[in-house]
Amino acid sequence: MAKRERVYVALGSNMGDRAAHLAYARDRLAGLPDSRLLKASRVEETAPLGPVPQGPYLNQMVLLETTLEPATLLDHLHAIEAERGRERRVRWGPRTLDLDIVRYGDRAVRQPELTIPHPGLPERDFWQRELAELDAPNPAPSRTESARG
Ligand code: A4P
Ligand code: MG
Repeated sequence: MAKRERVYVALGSNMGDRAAHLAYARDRLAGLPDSRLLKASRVEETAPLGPVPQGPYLNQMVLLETTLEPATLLDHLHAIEAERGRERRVRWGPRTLDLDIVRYGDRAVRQPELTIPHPGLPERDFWQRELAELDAPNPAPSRTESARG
C-alpha cells in the first residue's frame, strides 16, 4: 500500500481576484483523491520576487496528507492552475494561480519537471513563516474578548 505522506503545497496569485483563486485552490485540494487537507496557513500579501515587474501576491500554504505520488500530485496541481485560466507565458511572470510542491514528506526528487524540496524555499521568508505556522503543535488560541474590555 502506498505510504501516507505529509505534503506542503504553496499557493500564490497576483492577477484578478486573488483571494478567490486561493479559495478555489483550497477547495480543489481538499477534494483530491486519496488526500486530506489537514491545515491551511494564513493568507499573506507579499511583494513580488524576481526580475519581472508585477503586482503584489497573495501567498498561502496548505498541509495535505496524501498517498498520491509526487508526479501525480503535480499533474493535479497543473489541472487546478489551468482551471483558473493560468497561462504559462513568462517565467516568474504574473499568474492567476501558482501551485508549488514545497515539501513531500522526507522525499528528495530531482527530475527535469520536478524538484523537491522546492529550490526557492531558502529565499522565500514567507514560505518559511507559513511552514512554521503549519508545524506549530496547536493553533494559537484566539483571544477571548472580555465583556468589560
Ligand atoms: N517544477 C519543478 N519543481 C516543482 C515543484 N516542487 N512544484 C516544475 C511545482 N512545480 C515544480 O513552473 C514551471 C515548472 O516547474 C512546472 O511545470 C513544474 O514541472 P511554472 O509554475 O510553470 O513556472 P513559474 O512558476 O513561472 O516558474 P517557477 O520557477 O516555478 O517559479 P516559482 O518559483 O513558482 O516563482 N513573488 C511572490 N511574492 N510570491 C510568489 O508566490 N512566485 C513566483 C513564481 C515569482 N515571484 C513571486 C512568487
Ligand atoms: Mg510554479
